[in-house]
Amino acid sequence: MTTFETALHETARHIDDTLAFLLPEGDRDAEGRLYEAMRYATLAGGKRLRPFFTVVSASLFDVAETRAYRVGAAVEMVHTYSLVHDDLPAMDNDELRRGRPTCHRQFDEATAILTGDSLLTLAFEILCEPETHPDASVRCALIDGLAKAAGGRGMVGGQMIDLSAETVPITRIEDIARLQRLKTGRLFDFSCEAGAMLGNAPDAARRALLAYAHDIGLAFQIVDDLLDIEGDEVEMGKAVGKDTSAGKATFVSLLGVDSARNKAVELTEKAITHLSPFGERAALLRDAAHFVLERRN
Ligand code: GRG
Repeated sequence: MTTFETALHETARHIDDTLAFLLPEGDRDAEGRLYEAMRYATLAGGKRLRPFFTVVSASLFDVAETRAYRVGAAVEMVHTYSLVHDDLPAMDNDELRRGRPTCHRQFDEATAILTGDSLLTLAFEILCEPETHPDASVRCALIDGLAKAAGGRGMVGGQMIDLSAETVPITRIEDIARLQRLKTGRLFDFSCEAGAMLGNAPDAARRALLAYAHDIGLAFQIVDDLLDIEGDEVEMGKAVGKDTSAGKATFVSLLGVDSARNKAVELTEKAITHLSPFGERAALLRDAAHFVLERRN
């Protein structure tokens, strides 16, 4: 394994342990079933890319690892809630996620809705706790940042634009870029910026990380669109070809495969230039940018 692969693997292991600790197994009552579904959705693999960005960004400012793991786990809960709700019949109606039946297929629709709801709220409960950071103003900044990234002017807003595009199709690349900035990009922004928040980093460092996250988020989404066409269902652990069959506008449908890939390469290179203030300490973030570009799932 390369240094990067080892670091990603190790971070994923710590995040899994943190998530398992924060999501204790329930009793055999109705509430216990909810926790079973939350554990099912959350502890089902996944690349743990967003927590990795938080942990590695935090390491630039010598933040205690346990704090970064808690924030990474909170981000992963919000991400998982979005996947659980996105898979519902009212949205994408998917049967497979992370190589397993989607939450509503494994449990039932109402349980899947409640699973997403409780993962979202638990994420904020974790950020509120002093174990996440002893300084209440840092905890407030984290709560504010995650709320804005996940809410109506962030991920949920992006999802709404995406749903509206089913009736009024998007035709302009700048509109797709805006949709994806909100739907996928804002959570990447927060994942990177959270490390700087935890470390009380200077503004310039925070801006550099945000600029990096901005370009990585878009590159990630372009690659996601390419994988929807070129990816393999087993490797991806979810259905592919859905955007094409739904006639959805994506970076690939608007730019074509080659230009979309070139754009992703360009964004990756640009993302890396934003890391120059951190020198060698940002080596893992540079590798992460290449991983986002070359990933197969
Ligand atoms: C329903 C509130 C709500 C929001 C849905 C993010 C989102 C908005 C939906 C997810 C659907 C989707 C496939 C979006 C494209 C980008 C994306 C988030 C892909 C999945 O992220 P990965 O590849 O997944 O990091 P893993 O499983 O590795 O965590």
